[in-house]
Amino acid sequence: MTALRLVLGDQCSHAIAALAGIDPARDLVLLAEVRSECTYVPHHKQKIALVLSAMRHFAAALAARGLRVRHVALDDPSNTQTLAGEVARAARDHGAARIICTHPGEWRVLQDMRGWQDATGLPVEIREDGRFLCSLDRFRAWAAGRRQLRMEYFYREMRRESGLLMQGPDEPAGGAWNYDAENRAALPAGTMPPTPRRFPPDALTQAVIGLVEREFPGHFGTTDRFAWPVTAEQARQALADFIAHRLPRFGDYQDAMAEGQPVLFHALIAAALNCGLLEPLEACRAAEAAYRQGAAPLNAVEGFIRQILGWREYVRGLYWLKMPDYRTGNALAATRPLPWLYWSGETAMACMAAAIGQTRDLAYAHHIQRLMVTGNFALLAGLDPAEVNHWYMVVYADAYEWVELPNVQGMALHADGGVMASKPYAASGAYINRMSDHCRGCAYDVKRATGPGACPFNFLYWDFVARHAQRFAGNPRMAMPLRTLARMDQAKVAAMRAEAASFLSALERGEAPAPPRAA
Ligand code: FAD
Ligand code: DLZ
Ligand code: SF4
Repeated sequence: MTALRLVLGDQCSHAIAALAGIDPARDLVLLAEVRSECTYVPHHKQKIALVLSAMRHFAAALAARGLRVRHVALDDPSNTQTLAGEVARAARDHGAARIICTHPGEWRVLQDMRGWQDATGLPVEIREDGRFLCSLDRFRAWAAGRRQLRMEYFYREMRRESGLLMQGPDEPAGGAWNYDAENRAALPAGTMPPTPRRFPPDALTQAVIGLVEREFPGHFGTTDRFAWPVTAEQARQALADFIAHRLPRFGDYQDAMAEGQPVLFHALIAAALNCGLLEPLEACRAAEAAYRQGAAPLNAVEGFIRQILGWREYVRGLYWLKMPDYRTGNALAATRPLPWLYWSGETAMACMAAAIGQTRDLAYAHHIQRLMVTGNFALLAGLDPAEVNHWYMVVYADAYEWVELPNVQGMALHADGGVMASKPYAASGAYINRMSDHCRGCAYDVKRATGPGACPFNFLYWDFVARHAQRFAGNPRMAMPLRTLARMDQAKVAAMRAEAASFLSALERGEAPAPPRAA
């Protein structure tokens, strides 16, 4: 009895649940490159190239294990170009008696999969995705009955359960659960972070890049600097490179930004983790081993493990707990269209130009750029969450809705009304100036909030606080900015709000000319 075992493009792992218990003589593994998955949002060209290349390398690795593999290429003339179509076609061609899948990463795909039984007349088994450390039931049980779903408490349970960075059943290594306060240094001038290991495209990836350029010429981004790991072996090398060269200073400079330094001390592994080339537990264990060997300090290792064991698992749990309604939340009633500069990168705001420019070239920006630059701007400017989510889904090589949506809706935009974060991550230019060197070379003046050359983050920030003063009046974490606003000279507040209004309407018209620096 042949089972058709589907492996999606973000499930390129030998340990994926759909392959467990496979009968090599009878079963068939299906990997299908389909246009519908490349265009449901017009992904960055590097993301499509990465996923298709990973699928092709993985198909070859499965065949080398002696498994029967059906890999359908994007330009195969008989390709129906949808997952449902390819599953039905493969089931028919090979006389499959049942279909086995792994739980997908996106709600829309799960809905689609749930229709395959009726469409094919075959039983469809959807197995839990065991790559995550917290099952969806486990997360639901944790969330049940809680008024607030704070990541920190979830993270502590995950630490206890996994035993990672513990020095006894209930005692965290070093005596504290969280060293976040030690993760906020700016990069000292002249620091040169190590260059991350690159994986130049092999012949197979080059062919895929050619295909992507032919099939999706209008998609955002460039492929010239493609250097992503596309096999599990390369992903392991990328992790090892991070652990040896960047992890020791990951903690100190986790929140830093610097002109011309797109990666700093970050791991650059989310794209590999999210498409199955790297296991999260392996990454956490490698970091923990570096700490135990004295090769990396606790603030770095705890910070890194918190991102994976804490944030990554937490956002995934939250996504599946709250979908489909989570997607349409707009608690701050933000309706402004996404300005064109998010696509062109053409702006005199040096911090925004840097974040968007590297996003176009590398399909990557690090967390603080995503949260405190492009995300913060979208929050302050009141950009429509649906348009902002679309942008984040399009532009990053690691973007999948299960992780993108909570980060954008919950963390960056506060569009979920505070499910994820107790206060909005809103900040003025002072924050960006403290954490980066962008302001030094910017056409705007970070010290000014009104008048010629005033930094847009400043007047937009106070406009945001004033706009939502009533909503946040009862929020103790917003008390300080609200108090400061109340004490401000009201003429200055009015001037900043007028500046914000004219800046935003110029932006809507596609104008936001570089202002001269104030004298
Ligand atoms: P590092 O900073 O080195 O962190 C290590 C790992 O921790 C990452 O690889 C990632 O797997 C995990 N991680 C860190 N922060 C988070 C987080 N907040 N949520 C989930 N996992 C986290 N991450 C994605 O994987 N895909 C997305 O589409 C995505 N969109 C984001 C959108 C916004 C607005 C924000 C604020 C964050 C987003 N993140 C997303 C989270 C985070 O920014 C990226 O995981 C990280 O920048 C990837 O780079 P890195 O591998 O160098 O991560
Ligand atoms: C991202 C992606 C792309 C670009 N292409 C494919 C594809 O051709 N075939 C496939 O099986 N998966 C692809 N993926 C990954 C899917 O979009 C992903 O599995 C869903 O979004 C669910 O997480
Ligand atoms: Fe960004 Fe304002 Fe600094 Fe310019 S001055 S880099 S716009 S924060």
